[in-house]
Amino acid sequence: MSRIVLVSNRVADLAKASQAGGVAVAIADTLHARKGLWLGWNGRIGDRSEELRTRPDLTESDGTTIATLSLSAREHDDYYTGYSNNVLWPVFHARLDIAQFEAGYYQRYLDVNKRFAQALRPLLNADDTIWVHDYHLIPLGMELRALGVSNPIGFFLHIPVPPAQMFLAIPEHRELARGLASYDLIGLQTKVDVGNLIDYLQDGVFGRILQDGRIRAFDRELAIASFPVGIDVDSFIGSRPKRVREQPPTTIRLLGVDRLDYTKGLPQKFRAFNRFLEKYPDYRRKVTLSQIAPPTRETMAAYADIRHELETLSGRINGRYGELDWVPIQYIHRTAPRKMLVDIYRNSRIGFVTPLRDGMNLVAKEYVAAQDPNDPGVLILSRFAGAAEQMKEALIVNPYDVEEMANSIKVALEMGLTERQERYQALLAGVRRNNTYVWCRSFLHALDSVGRRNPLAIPSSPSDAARKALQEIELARVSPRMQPN
Ligand code: GDG
Repeated sequence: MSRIVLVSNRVADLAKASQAGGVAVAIADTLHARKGLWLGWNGRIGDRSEELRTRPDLTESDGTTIATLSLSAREHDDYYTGYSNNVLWPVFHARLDIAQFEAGYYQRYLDVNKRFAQALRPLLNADDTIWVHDYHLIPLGMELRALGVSNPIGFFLHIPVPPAQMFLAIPEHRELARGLASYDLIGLQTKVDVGNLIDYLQDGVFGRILQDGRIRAFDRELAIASFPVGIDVDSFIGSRPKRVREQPPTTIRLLGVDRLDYTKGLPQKFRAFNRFLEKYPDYRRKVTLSQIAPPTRETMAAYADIRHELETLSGRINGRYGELDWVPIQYIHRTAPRKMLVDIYRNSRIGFVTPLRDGMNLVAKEYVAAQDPNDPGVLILSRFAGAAEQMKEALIVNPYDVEEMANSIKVALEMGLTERQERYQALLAGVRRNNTYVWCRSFLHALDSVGRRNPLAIPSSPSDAARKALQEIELARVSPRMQPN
C-alpha cells in the first residue's frame, strides 16, 4: 500500500488524536497503518528569516514523520489571518459583507503555499498519495504540480462551498479555481457543496462536465464528490451518566457547544431561548441553556464583536428572567475538558445546534452518539449545517427564524419517549454508517482509483505554470460559456 502524505495548516498531536473523536482519530489511524508523513505549521511565529526556510523540522511519532514549519509574523498576518480567515472563511460561509479583500493578502497566501510545496517536494516518494486539507491550502496542489509532482493529490474542504455568485465575488477566484483544478479529487462535505462548486466551475471558468462525471477545467480533469465527515462513534457511546453540577438538580438542560464564531448562530440561539421563556412562562425556572463557547481567532475584530454581543445578550436575558436559584443561560467562554463534554451531552435533554452555515458540524453527531438509548434527548439542528443533509430525523430549524426555534424547544421538551427513541435510533444508525473511518477510507479509496488513471498535462516549471495560468485567464475572459457534453 502506498504511503499517505497529509498536508494541513496545523499538525495535530498524534498522541492525543484518539481522544479527539473527530477527523483527527481516523487520520492518525491511517497514518499509522500506512506509515505516513504529515506536514503543517507548528503554530510558532518567527522573524522574516522563516520565509526563506524550506527545510521543515522532522520528528517521528508512532511510525509517522511529522514535518513542521514556522511562519513569519507577516505570513501569519496575511496568509493565515488575512486571506484564509478574513477572505475565504467569511465568503465560503456566505458572509461577503465582512470579507476584507485587502491587497497583498493573496500574494502572501500563495507564497506560503509555495513554501509548503518546496518543503514537501524533497520528502516525497514516487508512489505516495498526497491528501491536502482545507481552505488555507487551495493552491498547494498547483504548486506541487509546478515542481513536477505527478502523484495522486486529493483535496478535502472542511467548510461549505458558497453559491457560484458569491465565489465569483472573490477577486482572485480564477486563481483559486486553477488551484482546485490541479487536484485529482476534491472532497466536499455535502451534495449541495458539490453542486455549488460544479456550478461555479462552469459559470466562472468555463469548466465542462465530462461523460464519466468528472470536470474538465484548465486542461485538467478532476473528480468532485461528497464525503461527509463523521465521528469515532464508540468514543461517545457507553459513557455512564456522571453527575454534572446542576442548578437546581431538576433543571432540564439545553446544550450548545460551538467555537465562538460568527458562523455558529449564537446570538440567534440566545434570542430564540429568550423568546421561548417569554412565550412559554411555565418553563421558566425549569429549563437552562448551557452554552459552551471556547475562544477562537480572538485577535480578529469580527470575533471580538460576536463575543461582546453574546456577553450583552446573556447578561440581558439572565437579568430579565434569572432568580436567586436559577440562571437561564450558563454561558461558558472556555474550552471544556473532553471527558466533561461527553457527560454533558448525555445529561442534556436537547442538543441545540443552530449554525447559520457550517461545513458539517460534528457536535450534532457527538450529541446523538452520547445519548442514553433508554431515555434519549432530542437534537434541534439548523438546516444550514452540512449535517442536516444526513440527519433528517432531527428537528430541523431555520436559524434565522427565532420564532420557529423557540417553538422547536417546546416541541422537543414535550416529545414522548417513543418518538425520541425512534428519532434517536435512526440518527444513530446514520452516524454509525458514516463514521470518521468510513470518511477517511472512502476518500482515500476514491483518490487511489481516480488519481492513478489521470494522465496529467503538468507544466514543467513554476514560470511555465504562471504563464499558462495567465493565458487561460485571458482566454476565459473572451470565450463563450461552454456547455456540459
Ligand atoms: C470545521 C468545520 C466541520 C468544541 N468545543 C469544545 C470541543 N469542541 C469540539 C467538538 C467537535 C469540534 O470541537 C468542533 O467541530 P465542528 O464540526 O462542530 O466545527 P468546527 O470547529 O468549525 O470544524 C465543520 C469540521 O471542521 C470537520 O470537518 O464539521 O463544519 O467548520 O469535535 O467536540 N472539545 C472540547 N472542549 C470544548 O470546549 N474538548
